[in-house]
Amino acid sequence: MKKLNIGLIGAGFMAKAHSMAYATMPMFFHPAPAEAVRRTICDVTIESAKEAAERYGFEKYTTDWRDIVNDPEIDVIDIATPNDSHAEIAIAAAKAGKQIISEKPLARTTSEAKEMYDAVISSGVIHMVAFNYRRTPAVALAKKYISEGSIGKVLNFRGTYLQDWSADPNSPLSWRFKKDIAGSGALGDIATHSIDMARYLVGEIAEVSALSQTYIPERPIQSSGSDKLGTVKSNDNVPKGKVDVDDENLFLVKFENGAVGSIEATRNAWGRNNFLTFEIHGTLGSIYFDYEKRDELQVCFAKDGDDRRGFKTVFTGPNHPYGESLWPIPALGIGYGETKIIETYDFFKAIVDKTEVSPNFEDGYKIALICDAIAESSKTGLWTKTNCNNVK
Ligand code: SOE
Repeated sequence: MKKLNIGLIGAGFMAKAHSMAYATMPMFFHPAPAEAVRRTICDVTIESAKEAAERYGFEKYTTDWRDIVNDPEIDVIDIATPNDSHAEIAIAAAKAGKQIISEKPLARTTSEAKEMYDAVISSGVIHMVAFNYRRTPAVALAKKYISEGSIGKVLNFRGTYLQDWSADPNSPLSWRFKKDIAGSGALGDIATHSIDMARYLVGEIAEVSALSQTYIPERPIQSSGSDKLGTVKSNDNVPKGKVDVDDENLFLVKFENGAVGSIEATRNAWGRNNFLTFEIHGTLGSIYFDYEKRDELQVCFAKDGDDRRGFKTVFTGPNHPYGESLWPIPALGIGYGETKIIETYDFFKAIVDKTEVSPNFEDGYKIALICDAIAESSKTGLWTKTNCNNVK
């Protein structure tokens, strides 16, 4: 079996998820398109890099990502760092001819995303951006039903991505609240997942009308650690620093195909943990998905008789997308890990077959354009074009 040497840059939550997927993907997808060799991992200090190598099964470690990008033995660069380093690493990796997967959002700004997109196009490498939720089998099943015409012409997409890890004003000021590192707040971090779902399931977004707010303008300064996601509370004596990104976004969308929709995203919705949902209405039926119940897809088909029409639950299993490679009966439990395993499978398959994979840097760049339009519309109060149709 072909082997791909992986250089993983970053050692946090995403490094854990990606390392787990590299190790286990061939156990699910057999024969796998390629086997991952966990070659080198990079983190900020030598101690944390060493620990990450031991924990995630990498042969070598470094504190300088350039060691990995310049290593001729490395085939794949996996970017799992905070958003401010995605562009520099990806552009260097593309120049070095590496295949690239980057965590989301692709970049802090549209211009960074554009440079990254141009770099992978001119070097001809395979590129992917890790909007993993579209690889939940129930979401892929929704795509299948829509493509087959089971719910007719799509009229409406209603999406939410609600979390509560930053609802407490004492949840610390991690990099996710700093514009110079993150680029934006809930918009880039989580609304982009909903935007990815909307584009995947319905089509390109042409225009938006948006409201963005920052409700918690300052937070306790985080003394150490990169990303506590609300699990560490600072007490009132800790000095506070300024939040200069959005907390909440609500926007209406018009799709190029005439469908309309709405998306809400915030990390301050008490009681919502990973409430990534969509409801899609078509001329012949409706589909509802909630990631907190990710084994299930709710479907309603208008053709069902008047006396039995209503939402029913389909539990995903072997008869559904990716299902044969996962678990032998429905409802055994699909998790975040499975989405990353499937993502790795599709990425490796694209590398081996030399084909494109979605979502890729083009999608990441277009999502950045949509985010720009959302930010602009929220300032002006006007419907704003995304200009996605001008790309290419
Ligand atoms: C924090 O909001 C976060 O870790 C996001 O950055 C991820 O993309 C999301 O999937 C889980 O929550």
